[in-house]
Amino acid sequence: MTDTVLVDLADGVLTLTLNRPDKLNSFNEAMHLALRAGFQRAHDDAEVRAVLLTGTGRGFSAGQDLGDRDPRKGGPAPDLGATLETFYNPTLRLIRSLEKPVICAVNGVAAGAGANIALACDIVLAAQSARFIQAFAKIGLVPDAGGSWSLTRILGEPRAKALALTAQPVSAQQAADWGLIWQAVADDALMDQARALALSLASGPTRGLGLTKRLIQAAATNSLDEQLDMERDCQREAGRSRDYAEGVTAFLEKRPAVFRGE
Ligand code: LHQ
Repeated sequence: MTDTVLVDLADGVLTLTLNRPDKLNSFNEAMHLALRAGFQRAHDDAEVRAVLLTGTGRGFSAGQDLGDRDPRKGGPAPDLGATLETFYNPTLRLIRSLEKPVICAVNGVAAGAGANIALACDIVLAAQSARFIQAFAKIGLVPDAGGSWSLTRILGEPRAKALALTAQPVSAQQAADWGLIWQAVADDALMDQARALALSLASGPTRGLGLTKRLIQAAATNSLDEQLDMERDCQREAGRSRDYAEGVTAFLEKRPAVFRGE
């Protein structure tokens, strides 16, 4: 059986490639479990210092595999809440709680939960030809995989509601212009740029980068006082890292720093 997620660790970058191209990388159970295992490895393996998530073929991911629950087969209505609880939500939590950078290279259409998994990543690059579609309204569902949360936080209510209620596609360029993603990139340059970014982050001061992610994610719900306290605590921890000592030493010695993620 083909691997539903290709996994490759090189130079500190764990590349996870969704791999059901004939179904636009829509999620079946095997792919859910493989993706979750990939992010769990990123948590557990100190060799991993950045993650790059992408897809094979012409799509990034079309969300849940709709063929898995064909209503024409009859039987009781499925418990989609259980699907979220069992499969999507643990993966979303692993991505957000991973204190290492997660780069997403959206190589083509990202629809439904596929779009929202991309939006949960830390830095999102998308091919110019890619589209983001909150496809849920077309099949009577609500945005999931964190989409109602991320769209509203990033875009505000007016755009979040319009996208979710109409399921209108958003081009990569529009997504970048709105700040939904980091950059739209020429199709043939996407993977080179995404890999270069992942490599550069993987050779960075991993602890400091992880703490930075923690701080930025907490800012939306913290008061300024809470955030100042948190910055103090995170800076205290970063200041005890070997990478901090190396960064300052390299600066004083006028040479490039060699960070080891320690
Ligand atoms: C697919 C899919 C797909 C299976 C394309 N499934 N085969 C959570 C909890 C539990 C359950 C429910 O869902 C969720 C979260 C969700 O993600 S709900 C949202 C699910 N996704 C969608 O509704 C998107 C469905 N797909 C589309 O609307 C289109 O395929 C898009 C707009 C993504 C791409 O359109 P095209 O570029 O025209 O490609 P296509 O439609 O021709 O698709 C290519 C093939 O991929 C095709 O198979 P075939 O054998 O005919 O070549 C599609 O059937 C298959 N495919 N999405 N989600």
